[in-house]
Amino acid sequence: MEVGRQGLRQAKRSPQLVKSWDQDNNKFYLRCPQTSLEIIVCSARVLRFRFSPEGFFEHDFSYALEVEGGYPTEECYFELVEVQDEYHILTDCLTCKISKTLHISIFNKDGKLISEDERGFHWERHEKYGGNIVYSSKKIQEQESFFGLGDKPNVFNLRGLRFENWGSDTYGFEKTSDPLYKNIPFFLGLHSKLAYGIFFDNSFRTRFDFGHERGDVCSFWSKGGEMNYYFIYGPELTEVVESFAFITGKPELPPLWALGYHQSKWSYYPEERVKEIAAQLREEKIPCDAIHIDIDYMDEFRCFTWDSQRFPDPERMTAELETDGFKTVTIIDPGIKIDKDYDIYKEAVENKYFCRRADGPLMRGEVWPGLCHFPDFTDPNVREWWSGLFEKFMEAGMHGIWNDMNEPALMDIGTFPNDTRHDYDGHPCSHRKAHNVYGMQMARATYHGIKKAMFPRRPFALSRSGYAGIQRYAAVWTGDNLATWEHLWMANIQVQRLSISGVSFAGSDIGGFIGDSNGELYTRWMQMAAFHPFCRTHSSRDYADQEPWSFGQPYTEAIKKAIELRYQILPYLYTVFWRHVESGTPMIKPLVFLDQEDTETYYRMEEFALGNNLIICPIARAGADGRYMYLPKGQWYNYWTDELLEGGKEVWVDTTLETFPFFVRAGAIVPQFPVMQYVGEKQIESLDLHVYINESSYTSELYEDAGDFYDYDQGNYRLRSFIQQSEKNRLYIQQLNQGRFNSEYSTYRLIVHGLAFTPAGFKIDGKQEMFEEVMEDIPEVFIFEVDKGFEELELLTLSGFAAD
Ligand code: MIG
Repeated sequence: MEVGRQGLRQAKRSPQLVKSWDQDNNKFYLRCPQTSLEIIVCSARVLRFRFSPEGFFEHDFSYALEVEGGYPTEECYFELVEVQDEYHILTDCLTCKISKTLHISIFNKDGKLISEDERGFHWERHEKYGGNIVYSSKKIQEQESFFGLGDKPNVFNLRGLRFENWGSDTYGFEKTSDPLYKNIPFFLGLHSKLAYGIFFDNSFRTRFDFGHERGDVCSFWSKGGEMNYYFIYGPELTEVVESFAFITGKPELPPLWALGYHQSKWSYYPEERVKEIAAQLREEKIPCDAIHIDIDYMDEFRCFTWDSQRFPDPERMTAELETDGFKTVTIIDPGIKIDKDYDIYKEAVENKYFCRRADGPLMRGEVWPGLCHFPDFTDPNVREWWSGLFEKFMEAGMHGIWNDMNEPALMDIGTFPNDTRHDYDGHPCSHRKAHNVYGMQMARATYHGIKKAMFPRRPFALSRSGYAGIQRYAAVWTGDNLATWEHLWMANIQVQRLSISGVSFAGSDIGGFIGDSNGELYTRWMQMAAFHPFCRTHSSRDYADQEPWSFGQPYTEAIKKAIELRYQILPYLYTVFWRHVESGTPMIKPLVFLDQEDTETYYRMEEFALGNNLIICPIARAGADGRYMYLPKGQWYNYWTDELLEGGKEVWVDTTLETFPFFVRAGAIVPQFPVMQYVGEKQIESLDLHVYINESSYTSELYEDAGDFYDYDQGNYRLRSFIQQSEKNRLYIQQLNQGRFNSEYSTYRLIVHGLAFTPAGFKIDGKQEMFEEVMEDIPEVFIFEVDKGFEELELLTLSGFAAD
């Protein structure tokens, strides 16, 4: 930790003692002669702490929060009691003890210590900039693990490491590179099988140390702003992330097509090239829903313009693509070319929309168009103007916008100079404070702009940078990675880590952005990314083609199968997304999120779950004919072979080029679509429900709506729950229904895996139907069709009927 002379001087000062306390509804103030601590009870399990060395607090404002103008609160019981020399704040879940020296320790209601200050709140004067460097340090508990912090590419468990948040354009980043593009100052701690989280809501450059400097101390600090953090109790890891979403928000449901496969390259141009790619996807029958068009579509890189040679009639092009089932996504960067003949430039200068330096002139930096000025996206007027620019632009028929370079990234000077001024929504400040939220505010303006322009269709926005809360506006990708096996491994870690940091809608450049990929690497990457919420191939103009067919057979076929698999699991994926939107539940769950009781999972990082029912473990090296992986406790079906395995141990899984370790939870019912070339291509006559038999009761969900538009808000959705509870010679499923959406299919095709008896017929809501032939042997997979409207369904043996 950086301790300057001032710090040592401060450290020698004896700690101040609390002289008085007062309360304003759910806020408690503990006042020392100079310093003050504010503790806010946000909910029974979320406490917010603000520490002020001067004794007063700045205006309370944060871009991270879902609730405009304030942190969220939930009605709950709380009170402060004085116990000997301590103050205790009690809720139904927590006891927070505060000593007279403002040391914090937090216990759950069983009296178990969850978190405890080491030195706790402290500060020193910042000699270079003035103001304070604010610190908090906590004791690391026995066997404590740490997770989170957005897309750091390093090992999954953060224990022993140190990180910082300062959004950076990290072309070709490495496993240990830090900082990266995104800034999410949130982590989870897990010890004694109990989890909590800390969200340090400070947009300055923040730093975190998880026992790197001192083995038993976890600390976080920043050279500006407030020591302002939320303590979030679980005890389940998933609950911590859900509460983090309660603070920082959730996205709206994306259009279903956005969960399809996206094909991208820097750059597909001219129009003929775009058409060629689209045509070949259809010809090879490789499903795809979106084509991304990178910077070269613009007229000399001027945002919101088209190069008329390369794209003479964008509106016609996007319409033709749409006829073939492709949505068009175009890139928009923050830099506006300095060009007195460029409308948008002129408008922005006239209206003072660009950022300025402290001494007056417009802030200037070089990007693709040459020298640019940059809109101050932290100014609400600028955001409104930016949003409005999409009205005309989207008339060309795009369905999504991709924001790049919004760390912000400059080619000449890296990023904006620290003295650049920002409005920060009426709290004027320097770039030191605004840097980490700049990209998110750009994505916010973009999202609102395209949403308005496209209404009533749902928008799709993609962003490279972001602060905590970016998920409310955009999907994200992990930036300029490499076409290497190590980067496949890193993408796996990054997407998991983003997911548990509130950002589920994430993916990587499949196959790698930098470097020539190869067939096997691209295949394995696609097999993993088929399960990532955002699934896009993207690669740099400087390297070889990277389309599903680029490496020939046998790879094209294997890649196609992986993409087809994604289209098959779309109804499952959409349901998992809906659950994320509803409850903030992370879509991708690291293994430890599936079973934190099992300490074996704590250092596992390659296996991950999509939702609760599917587990994948990517193949991350060349020439593999299988791999070892850890299966969590419970029973799991091998997706490819239907072999039923007992979890809670490491298993070897055989694979071919077309398969990879992929397991389904016993008891689950997994809906599948037929393979389609794009979302909505085919009418679904009968929905496939893959039933994985298990004897203990298990509930699976299926959420459906129109896949676009907003009328799900008026109840036009369908939520089905399937409760499966089977026995040795009886399959039993109960169905519950909510909402009034009319699914287009009228029947379910039940595909039963793991049957242990020969079925003779079924009973549907008491009505009996016998199969025409009675099988002699137990079928490996048994398929039958029933009306979708049932409440109770039983599949029975002959004697099962007789017993009735
Ligand atoms: O300076 O727009 O991460 O996806 O293809 C490079 C060109 C700018 C960086 C992005 C990448 C994109 C590229 N961009």
